[in-house]
Amino acid sequence: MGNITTADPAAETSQFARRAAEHIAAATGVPEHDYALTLGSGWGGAAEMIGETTHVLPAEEIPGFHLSGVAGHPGTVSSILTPAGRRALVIGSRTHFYEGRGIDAVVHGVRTAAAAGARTMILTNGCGGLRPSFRPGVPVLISDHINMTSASPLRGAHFVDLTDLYSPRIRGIAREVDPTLEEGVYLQLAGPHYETPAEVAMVRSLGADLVGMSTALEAIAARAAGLEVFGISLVTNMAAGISDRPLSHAEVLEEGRSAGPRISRLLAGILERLDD
Ligand code: 8IG
Repeated sequence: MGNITTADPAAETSQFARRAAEHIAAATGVPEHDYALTLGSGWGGAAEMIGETTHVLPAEEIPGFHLSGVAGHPGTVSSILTPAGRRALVIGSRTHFYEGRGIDAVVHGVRTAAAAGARTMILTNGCGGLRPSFRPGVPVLISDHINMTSASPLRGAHFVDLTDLYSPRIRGIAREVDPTLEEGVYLQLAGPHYETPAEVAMVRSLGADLVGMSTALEAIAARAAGLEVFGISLVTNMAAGISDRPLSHAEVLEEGRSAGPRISRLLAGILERLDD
């Protein structure tokens, strides 16, 4: 083992991301991507309207990527050419913290996006809603997060400012596209179990509006890599105990399907205006 990589775990992981980015550049012939999007539960088809999909790579062929264990995640990484001539890297294969592959695997997509040249990271997810207006099918802008995984993608004395982590600029653009959009605080738990009703009452009292199993750790890694971060949730279920309906992943997928056209138009509209 080389002594640089053993001495500096952060250098090791960014090197791994660079290899993934080189694979993507070679397989697509696209040397650099401008934006990256990670598609969460319910968002599988949401990138379709942002432009022409020119390449679709199986995730498992890209160094460090894994087939997602979650139904409804496409398991591919795609390159899309936007009408403005920009390139979007669409990561349809997220590794979740609860998969137990370690935190570097969770944020590998984000680090790969940065290594591929992206300046903007768009993180999407499906989540439980904690406010009465956050009903299934409603997209919500993430204004801030609470990381309750007890973990960080950063190691060593790497102090990163997370004030305005979720870009006020891009949230403003999103509200120009859809003025009815509301904002909320997203709380990430480790999962994979959903919460008990008592835990839902707890996280509400902590200030959360949305609860899920992704995004916060990736947002931290994205900020640390210098990316502008935008987060958007699709509420796919009321969090446990808020409605008396039992929670199921089938419900999550169904809400994604019915919200599909709206969230797809929304992402396309945001990307169109990002460079203004
Ligand atoms: I989709 O209600 C989805 N993901 N923790 N709680 C948590 N994660 C989720 C939920 C939910 N819905």
